[in-house]
Amino acid sequence: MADITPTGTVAPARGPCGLRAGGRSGVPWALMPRHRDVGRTAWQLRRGNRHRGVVLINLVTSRRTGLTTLLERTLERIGGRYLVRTIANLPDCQAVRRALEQLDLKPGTVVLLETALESPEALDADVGETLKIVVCDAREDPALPLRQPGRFADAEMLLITKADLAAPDAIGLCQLEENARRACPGLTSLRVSALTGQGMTDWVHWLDTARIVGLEAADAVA
Ligand SMILES: Nc1nc2c(ncn2[C@@H]2O[C@H](COP(=O)(O)OP(=O)(O)O)[C@@H](O)[C@H]2O)c(=O)[nH]1
Ligand SMILES: [Mg+2]
Repeated sequence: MADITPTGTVAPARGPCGLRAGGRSGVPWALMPRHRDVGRTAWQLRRGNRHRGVVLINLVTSRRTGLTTLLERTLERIGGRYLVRTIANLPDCQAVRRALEQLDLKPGTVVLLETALESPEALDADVGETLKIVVCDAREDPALPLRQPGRFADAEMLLITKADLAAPDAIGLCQLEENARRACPGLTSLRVSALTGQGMTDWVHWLDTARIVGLEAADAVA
């Protein structure tokens, strides 16, 4: 996983299943300081969740990307193998912390936070998540990452929903992915359709692995 440099800092490295080093992951290599990880509260929340063995995933989404449907299909596929809780639209770390306190969070729980707020600032905010996923649907303007790079910065994944609606040549999707990687080099992307099931196995596998990596990080800091 991470490499310890001669200066003792943890160097970025590519993690399992494409988890990008230097994102907000609760993994050892994420202990390195990051340019946007300046908020003490965000850092404390991330560290607290890591100690408790809770993996908080922020799904930053535009409106009507089909996220509710996708999460329903996702939970069916996880099928009770581990606990998943969902929360939505919490603008800052304090609100997220309060929401987490209301939940019965056992070690190993994944909390999916849906962030579909209107303002670009809210979509850019570091809310103390373990990792961030940007959700766009297949008809999204490919220039979105150029207009709003902050939304993509520090993300682990670009999740493209409604892939069944993409044009057969999928040029728009390729442009979206390329532009997203300009905003966030090394970003993983997945194309899924809750309707047809396309990409769902890969998506759930990625989620399973991200959870395990997050929990291993919890062991590492325990
Ligand atoms: N073509 C297509 N439509 C979908 C898919 N998933 C959801 N939808 C449709 O998108 C609309 C919004 O779905 P919903 O899950 O409520 O989206 P949300 O508002 O982002 O939570 C509904 O009409 C769904 O039937 C998909 O994979 N493909
Ligand atoms: Mg919804």
